Parts: sequence; structure tokens; C-alpha cells
Amino acid sequence: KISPDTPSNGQLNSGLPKCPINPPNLYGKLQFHFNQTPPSFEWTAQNNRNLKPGGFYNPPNCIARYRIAIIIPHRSREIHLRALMWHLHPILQRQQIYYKVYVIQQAYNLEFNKAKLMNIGYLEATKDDSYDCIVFHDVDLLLEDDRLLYHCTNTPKHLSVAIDKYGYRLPYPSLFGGVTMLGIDQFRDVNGYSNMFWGWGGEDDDMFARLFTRGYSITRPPYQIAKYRMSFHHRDKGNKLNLLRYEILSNTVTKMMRDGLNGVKYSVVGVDKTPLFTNITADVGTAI
Ligand code: UDH
Repeated sequence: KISPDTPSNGQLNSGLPKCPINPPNLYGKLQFHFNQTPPSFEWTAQNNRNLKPGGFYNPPNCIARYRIAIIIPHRSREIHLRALMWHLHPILQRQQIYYKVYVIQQAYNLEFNKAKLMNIGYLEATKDDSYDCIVFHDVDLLLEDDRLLYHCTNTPKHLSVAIDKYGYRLPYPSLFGGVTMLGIDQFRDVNGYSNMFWGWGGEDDDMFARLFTRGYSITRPPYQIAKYRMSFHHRDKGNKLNLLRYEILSNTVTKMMRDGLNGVKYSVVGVDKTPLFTNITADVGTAI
């Protein structure tokens, strides 16, 4: 159980106070505009001098209440990643979180498997450090209001409730994709994501079914602050609509304890601690 009264970042004897429950320096509604050319990684790094290599931050003046791994599944979306890094780092710092950003890059130009990348992100991040919860973050979603706190809660949380592309409305009630947050133990309890979704769609609905099956209910913050802007894109090459997704989804309940974190096959091709994120390139194999 995650309690905001359980600081866990190893600074207990540092004499620092715990960070306040309500971060004092939030901006509220955010104004931003990238005009297709977000700042370079170098520029963002120069403007985030408090970051440690690998995209790690620990508030300097208080003990963070939450330790969070941010996992971004990624391939060939560098412009979006540049925008997200510029945008997200200052928000998380204003929210006084102990965090590290992991970009999980799929090696080679084979069919995309976002769910596998997220499983890999979880496994690699939890080997790297101890975290209270994990945020899975699409690379193209930019938060519009920093009062939406990336603070851990006791229930799995769907953060990207209102996205501009969908008219700031939730497309359907069981949606659990985009930006989501789970406790470290909750993710393990549902055996993570399925590894079987190749191409676009299905893995998020499968996760919802896993959570439901294990008795979790999800929460959503109010749509007035859980607002995101989606960076423009067409469907990516190597990520075509997965026509098998409904068939796989029909077996979630029977297969979830065999198909997930406990059976993910991959090899890490490279790890690079850049100033803004830890880049992990992984070979996830192919569907057959
Ligand atoms: N992603 C990549 N590279 C890819 C595919 C997906 O990095 O080649 C990641 C990225 O983090 C992205 C996430 O996976 O934010 C989700 O993929 P998506 O953006 O394709 O999914 P979304 O539901 O888009 O946002 C739906 C298809 C849009 C088609 C638009 C046609 N007008």
C-alpha cells in the first residue's frame, strides 16, 4: 500500500523536511506551442541542470514522497520525444517527485510491440532502482495543466482522460491507455502486459481486463485538469492495425498468468544514459 507518509528515497536521515503534499510552485494551466520544431535534447538538458545522467531527478530541498519510473515506449518519433522531454521534466520537478525517465526503444524495423516494450521498461527500471509506482507514457501526449499530479495512489490511475484529438472526451469508459500509472506491486500482480499484441491496438484493453480480473478498479482525475494535447502524427510504418486483437482479447482471463511479465523474451541491445533519459534499446523478436 502506498502511503504519502512513507518517504522512501533514502534521505530519511538527511534532516530535510518531507516535500509538501501539495507542491507549492505549480503553474496551473500551461501555455505552450512548438510549431513542429521542439527544442533539441541539448537545449532541454541545458535548461534542466538539476537532472542527473539518465534523466534522474531527486528534489534537492525536501524528501520526495514518491519514487516513480516513467516508461516511454518509442521508435522513430524523435520530434515527439524532444517535445515531451522539454515539456515533462520541468513539470515533474515542480511536482517534487523522485523520478527517472526510461525510453524503451524497439530495435530494428519489424512490427511494433508496444506492450512488450512496456514490460521490458518495468523489468529494467525495477532492476535499476526501487520505485513506488510506474507511469507508462505515450511519447506524443503533452499535459496541459500541471495540477494533474503524477503522485502515486493506491489504485491504478488513468491520467490521459481528456485529449484534444478526441474532443477532450473519454472515447470509451474502459480506456486505459495513453498515460497510465500503476503501483509496482499492482503491475506485477496482473503479470504486466500481454506480449502477444503486434501492431496497433488491443494491449490497453487487455490491461484493463487484467486489472478487472484481479479485482482492481481504476480511478481517473477530473477531466478539467487531466487534459493532454496530442502531437500530430499519421499511423507509423511497422505499426498496422492488429486484426487479431479481438481474438487475443477474448482469451485474456485464461491466459494472463502465463502471458506477460513472467514470459517476456527480449534482449537488450544497448543502454545509453543520456542527460534527459535512460535509453534502452531492446530486440523484442517477431510475432512468429
Ligand atoms: N510508438 C512509437 N513508434 C511507433 C509506434 C508507436 O514510438 O512506430 C509509441 C509512441 O509512444 C506512441 C505510442 O506508441 O505515442 C502509441 O502509438 P500511436 O501513437 O500509434 O497510438 P495512437 O492511439 O494513434 O496515439 C492512433 C493512430 C493514429 C492514426 C492517425 C490517422 N489520422
